[in-house]
Amino acid sequence: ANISAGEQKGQETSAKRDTDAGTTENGVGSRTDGQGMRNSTAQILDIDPERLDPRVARDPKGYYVLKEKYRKGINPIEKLKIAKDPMEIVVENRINEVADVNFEELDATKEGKDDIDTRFKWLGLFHRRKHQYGRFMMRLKLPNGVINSRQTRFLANCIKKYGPNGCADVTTRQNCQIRGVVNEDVPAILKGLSQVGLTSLQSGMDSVRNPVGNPLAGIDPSEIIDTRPYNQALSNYITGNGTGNLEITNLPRKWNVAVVGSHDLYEHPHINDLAYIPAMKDGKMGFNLLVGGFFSPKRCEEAIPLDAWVHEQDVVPLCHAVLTTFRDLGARSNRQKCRMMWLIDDLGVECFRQEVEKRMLPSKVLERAAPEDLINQSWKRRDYFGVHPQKQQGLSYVGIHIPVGRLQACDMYELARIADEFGNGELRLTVEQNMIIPNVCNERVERLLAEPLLKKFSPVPSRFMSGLVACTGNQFCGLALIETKQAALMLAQSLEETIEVPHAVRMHWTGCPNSCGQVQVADIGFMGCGGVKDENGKPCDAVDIFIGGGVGTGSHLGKLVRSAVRVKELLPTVQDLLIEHFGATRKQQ
Ligand code: SRM
Ligand code: SF4
Repeated sequence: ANISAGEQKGQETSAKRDTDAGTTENGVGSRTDGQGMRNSTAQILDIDPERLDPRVARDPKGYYVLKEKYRKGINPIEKLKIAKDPMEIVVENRINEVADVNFEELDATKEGKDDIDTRFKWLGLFHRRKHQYGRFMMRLKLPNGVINSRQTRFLANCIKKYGPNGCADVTTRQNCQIRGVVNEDVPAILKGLSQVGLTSLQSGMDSVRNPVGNPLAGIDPSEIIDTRPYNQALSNYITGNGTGNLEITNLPRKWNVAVVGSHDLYEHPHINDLAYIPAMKDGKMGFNLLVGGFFSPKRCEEAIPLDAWVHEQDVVPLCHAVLTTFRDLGARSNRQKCRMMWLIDDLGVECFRQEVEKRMLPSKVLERAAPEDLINQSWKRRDYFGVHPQKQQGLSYVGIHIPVGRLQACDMYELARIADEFGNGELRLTVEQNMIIPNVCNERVERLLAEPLLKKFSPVPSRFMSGLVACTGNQFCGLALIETKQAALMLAQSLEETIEVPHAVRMHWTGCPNSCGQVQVADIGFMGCGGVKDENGKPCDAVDIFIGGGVGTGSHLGKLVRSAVRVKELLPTVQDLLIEHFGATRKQQ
């Protein structure tokens, strides 16, 4: 059974944590300062020093391995990491060797199967055993969601080769995934990626995910700070400049990071394990820090203040300090209890903070949070679709809608051409699975809007399409309980035909409780659930419905309002919810 975010919140949290990220009186500057946290010195004294002993040690080759004494009760993924570090394949340059082996042969041994299904994910290669046997999805790193035309063409070339088996997706971490990849092509693709300045390393399993930033970084007249250099620096650190960073390959679980650059909070800081919130301290630019935000099937939490501030030059050292605290001390037993918030609960936020401070290099100093951050709490989140003036005079950016993030090779060639012809060759991806074409000369905007591709990828999407997000679902994902992307599009279309809404309604679909499609931040969220039958007693697709998730300032997680609604009977239920909660009316038929 699924537990709603509302029910989950607080259920599993420890008494060691007491947070308040409230708003200041004047509405400008939120409280990421940690005020409201109890003085926890007594709690720190309570911690058994043995608990602060790092669980991993560096071996002679540089891999971090779980110490013998901490191996009792560990989960199967930990065992697999002990048997062979997943990064060996890259670091010891065994890619060609692996690619030369016949796939079925590789799959016939335990080691080979573990490589294919699990270890390869550290390389960004996800075997689609259930729905596309023998083919991989390849997840990239696109720091801050920035991609250029050359890179886009390279990715298009990769998937074109696979015909109907190949396509690409814009993901909910403003990233790109390509599909259809076969084993023997991996070395050439990895080489090609590096030639165009891309990498797929450390993007899956117990690795750091794509660092998210403001999709309007550097072009938005109202931005607070350009997040691109910070996310690029983070990505360089995380992937060891595309060669692998062994310091952080053996984390207890996945880990998400975002750097906020706009009042709109397009970056979703509250659902990241670490979020940098711009804040001035003593006249210096830097960031207050939030930690521990995450979603999982059993528990969802919003990030809490760490009561810490770092100078902008210390963004990477801080990330290293947090990650190595997590690596050294995080739990490695039940996979449902390994995300970083569980560690924060276990230690208490003050002790966790102290451990982070110990790992700040070279200073071993972590300043307390700035009293206020720079986020304007009364800011109304803006829409990025359509044409908007940039901070650079004479230039505009154009936000376009990519229905549920799905791209074909031909779309990508066109996007690359358009980016070159009308802009500076750059494209920006967003966490809503859309795109922005930046740096378009104002005089050329009309011609850009007349491009045939913009009929498919509209700059003026309808109120039900504009906020539509859908995870991969059972077309490719082996964990999916339902089909998502088609169902999302069909429902949005049916609603358009039958319902009038006064403003856009953000609908998110996710194929299972892992919530890759982030239903808890949606106005209306649909989460695939199992065990439901149709009128003939046959299993059928069904969803749990969440409503009321918020993004931007005052963000909060949505609540479960309906359970196990059959997808084919969804329309009337959603129509009623729209009328009841979103001011909708029925269209005259
Ligand atoms: Fe996710 C696992 C797809 C964002 C929570 N996610 C998976 C896998 C890799 C499962 C698998 O091996 O098949 C999915 C791959 C399917 C495929 O073929 O594409 C998958 N996740 C996605 C993407 C592609 C959804 C999308 O359509 O956009 C997103 C890729 C982002 C990226 O570029 O890295 C994606 N996943 C997320 C998010 C959203 C976010 O980061 O803001 C979440 C919830 C937030 C979080 O993690 O705190 C998310 N994915 C999960 C989880 C549950 C994690 C947990 O702690 O329990 C899993 C399963 C797991 O890790 O055990 C998972
Ligand atoms: Fe797959 Fe579930 Fe994530 Fe959707 S939410 S991509 S179905 S793991």
